[in-house]
Amino acid sequence: MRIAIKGSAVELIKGDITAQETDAIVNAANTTLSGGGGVDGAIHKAGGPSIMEECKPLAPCPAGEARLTGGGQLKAKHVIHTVGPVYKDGRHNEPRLLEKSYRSSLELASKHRIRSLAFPSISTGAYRYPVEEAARIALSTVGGYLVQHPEIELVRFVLFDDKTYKIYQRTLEELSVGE
Ligand code: AR6
Repeated sequence: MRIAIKGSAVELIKGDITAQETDAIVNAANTTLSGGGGVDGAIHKAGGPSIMEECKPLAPCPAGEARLTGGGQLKAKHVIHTVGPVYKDGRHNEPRLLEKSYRSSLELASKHRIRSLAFPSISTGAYRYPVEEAARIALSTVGGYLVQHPEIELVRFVLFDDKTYKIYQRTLEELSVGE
C-alpha cells in the first residue's frame, strides 16, 4: 500500500528491514545500543561489526531519542538507532515517547540529507506496545512530519508479519479517509 502526502510517499510492505535499499533503515534499539533480539539483532547480524563499533560512543540513547551510524554491509548507507518506550499500561508517557522516537528519527534524517527511510514497527515486539495504538501514533507522526518536510521523499514501514501489516494497512486507510 502507498499513499501520497504532498510530494512525498508513505509505503507499507511486509518484509525484512535489513533488505531495504532506502538511504537509511531505522533500528528498534535499547538505551545501551549494545544489540539485542528482534530488529536490533537482525540489523547487527546483517550489517556486521562496524555498526556496533560506531554505536559505542553514542550510548546511552534514552527512550525517544535517536542516533546515526553507517550501514556497514547493509544496502542502506545509514542506520538510525532509536529507542521506543517499554509498554506498561499506557499511563507512563508511552504515547509521547513513541511519537518522540519517530520524530527524532525523522529529524535526524532531515539533518543528514537522508531522502528515504524504512521503519520497523517500533516497540511492538519485545517492548509489548499494542499494535493498533502504536500504528496510529507511527502513521500520524510520519504523516504530520511529511506535510512540513518535503525533503523526505519516502517513508516505508516494513512490517514483519501479516497481522502487523494488516493493522497498519487498516490504520493508514482510516487516517487517510479522516484527512
Ligand atoms: N524486519 C522487520 N521487522 C522485524 C524484524 C525484521 N528483520 N524482526 C522483527 N521485526 P522488536 P521493540 C518486528 O522486538 O519492541 C531488542 O532486543 C517484530 O515482529 O525488534 O522496539 C532491542 O535490543 C515487531 O513487530 O523491537 C530492545 O531491547 C517489531 O519488529 C527491544 O528488542 C519490533 O519488535 C526493542 O523492542
